Amino acid sequence: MFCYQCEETAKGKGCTVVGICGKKAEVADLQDMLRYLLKGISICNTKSREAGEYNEEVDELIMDGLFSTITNANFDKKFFINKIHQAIKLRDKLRAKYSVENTHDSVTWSPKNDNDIIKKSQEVGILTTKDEDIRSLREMLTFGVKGMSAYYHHAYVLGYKDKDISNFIQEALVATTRNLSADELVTLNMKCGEMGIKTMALLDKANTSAYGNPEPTNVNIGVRNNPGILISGHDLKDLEELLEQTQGKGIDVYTHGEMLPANAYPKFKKYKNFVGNYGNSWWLQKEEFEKFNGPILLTTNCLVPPKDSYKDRVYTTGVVGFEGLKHIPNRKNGKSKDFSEIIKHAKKTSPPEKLEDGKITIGFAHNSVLGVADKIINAVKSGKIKRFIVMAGCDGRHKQREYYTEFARALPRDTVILTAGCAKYRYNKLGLGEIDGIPRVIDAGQCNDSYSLVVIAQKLAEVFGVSVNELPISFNIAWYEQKAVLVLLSLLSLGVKNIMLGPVLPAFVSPNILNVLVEKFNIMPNTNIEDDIKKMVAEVPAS
Ligand code: SF4
Ligand code: SF3
Repeated sequence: MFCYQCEETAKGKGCTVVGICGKKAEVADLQDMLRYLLKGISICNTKSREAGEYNEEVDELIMDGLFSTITNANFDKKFFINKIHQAIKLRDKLRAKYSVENTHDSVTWSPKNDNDIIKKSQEVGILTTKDEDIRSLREMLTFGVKGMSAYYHHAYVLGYKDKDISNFIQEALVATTRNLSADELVTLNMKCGEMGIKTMALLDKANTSAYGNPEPTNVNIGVRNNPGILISGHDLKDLEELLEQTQGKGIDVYTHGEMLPANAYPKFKKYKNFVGNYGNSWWLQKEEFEKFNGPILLTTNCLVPPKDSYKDRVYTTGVVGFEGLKHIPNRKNGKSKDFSEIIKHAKKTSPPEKLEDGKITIGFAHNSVLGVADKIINAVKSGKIKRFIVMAGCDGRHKQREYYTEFARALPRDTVILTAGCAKYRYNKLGLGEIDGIPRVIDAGQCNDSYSLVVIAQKLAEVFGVSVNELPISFNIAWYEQKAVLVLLSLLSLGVKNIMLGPVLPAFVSPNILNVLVEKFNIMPNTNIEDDIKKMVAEVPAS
């Protein structure tokens, strides 16, 4: 195996024996095999794409296939073997239908049995691209479209589809099999960022059309005295169906991790058994799931390999998988998923153990922030808000992420943090106060709601008549997995400069490519709190 797609990769270089995330070598190789075949499918589907045809089977297999390979989504060997068989069947069907002449190995290779697949899977990994810079750019693009597939999946299940997005994902996969120059690959990575904005905008539309615009909300972080179900991940449709099916059953529903922002959607507030958020970000799940006592539903990443003590209470659904965990099958024929097994399970369990008390404030997506735009603009004009610091992105388990807590605590009191994603858990309970009624931590939602932060920044730029780079906004982004890669590419495609990235720079960015990013965008690693704050606060605000 060789995997360097996430921030916690071994020794900052690559996981080669087993993943720091717990992914076994065999599974890592099978994930490489699957994405290899998805490239083959994309090649075989070229004529259909060019003719503007729509092929749902292709789109879904590629979207969900890529999504399943993102960090902490699926650890299940059987899942990947099945998907690989499905991919070969579809590829061969397309190959015959369109009389494909391309002889790339991903188009022509076929196994005789599962052993062949396992053997081949060790030969199609990332390191087959020998040139370090080309590899870097190919992988950046692939990780970008993995993130895109995840966001597209959520819009897709809510009925929002866009051929441009699925076509781009396929074109990007094909591009990684061609002899493209570094310049051409840089251009494609920027295009990936542009499509990232489009995908996040589509998801925003899907979420807000289905569930309303998130509203400023004080979310309960304590517990009640009923048995509960904990739902984690990013999939709002799963949450909706779970809430519907738990009505009147005496069971409470709590969110965990990236599901926290769901508490701000008007449609979910009507459910009396939807009581709040339990716990913190994904990496604390071993302790927190243990104490929850009831069943837990993982709708997307981040799943941490579960402890035996609570393993029987963890259910997966969608693209999430782990050997030995119960899996709730996908929707069929327009019907909801069937959560009755989890509900039955919950009835037999004790109420959750209390972790904390009180409330946290969320729900500042673009609609609510733009609703108080005048207030914010006045606070900027009067000098009460001197600077916004975008601290969106991911959280992770490494100790050096304490930096973000201390950074938030040390920021001058006339600064406001704009956040989205699970990165927020490092500072959303610090009680950083308000400025004229505007919270100092403006939480836009999940990582995909970084789109809201873009809308807010663009609105401020318009009001002040300057570019985003001239606004009193600094970026201190924390990344971990591939959705954050897409968010980063999206910001770069908008021309945002001076982004500070941490806690460490991606291992997949080679030194030469890093130079390009520094030259073009002045990307920089974070260093220490004092110097980083000085650097950000010293930047001249717009007047
Ligand atoms: Fe290693 Fe991250 Fe890949 Fe897991 S996802 S194997 S931790 S690089
Ligand atoms: Fe977090 Fe896994 Fe990235 Fe959606 S839940 S942001 S890490």
